[in-house]
Amino acid sequence: MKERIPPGQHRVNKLQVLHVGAVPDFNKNTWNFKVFGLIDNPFVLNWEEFNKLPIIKIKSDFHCVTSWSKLENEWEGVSLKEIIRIAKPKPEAKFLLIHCFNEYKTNLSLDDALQEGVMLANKCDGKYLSPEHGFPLRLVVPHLYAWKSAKWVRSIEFLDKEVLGYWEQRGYHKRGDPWKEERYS
Ligand SMILES: Nc1nc2c(c(=O)[nH]1)N[C@H]1C(S)=C(S)[C@@H](COP(=O)(O)O)O[C@H]1N2
Ligand SMILES: [Mo]
Repeated sequence: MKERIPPGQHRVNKLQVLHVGAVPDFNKNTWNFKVFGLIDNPFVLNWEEFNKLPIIKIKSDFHCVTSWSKLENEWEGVSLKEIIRIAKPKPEAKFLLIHCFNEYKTNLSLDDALQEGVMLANKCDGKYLSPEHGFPLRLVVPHLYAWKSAKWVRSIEFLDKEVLGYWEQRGYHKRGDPWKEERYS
């Protein structure tokens, strides 16, 4: 059986609230989600439109680089693969930059964005996310360290070059695979 806890990690029984900056306010009437950059179909969805996208539910584990892991979280939301399918990336688009409402950013390769379980979630374990955990919309990237699981996602940009996010610019690894302990660059 595959080991569930990556090297240097320990198990906790709930997600720890962790972020830089303030929890942004959510206004259903002004909120939108934008997809732009090197794609054939740039789009913006308001709250109602976003909630018409097909919903998936996936159980996955969450590994924070500060060493805690919370196993078996059932996330509900829209697969990032679905967003990418709608966006139609141009051949040169190889990287994504995820922008958040509180200026936080994180980068992902297109390959990582297409992995199983990568999604934009608004529920966890059957309940809407609390504001501290990223409501109305957070990214979940189960196969990489949790700083990639950006809360309060505002837009996704497709790029031909890798542009680093908040922690990646501050010495954390560009990719962050917990099984390879890609903690720092
Ligand atoms: N917008 C934003 N998203 C963020 C962060 C942040 O600082 N800002 N921190 C990341 C880190 S380091 C972790 S461990 C997880 C924590 O998620 P949680 O607070 O829901 O447990 O959120 C990630 N997403
Ligand atoms: Mo983290």
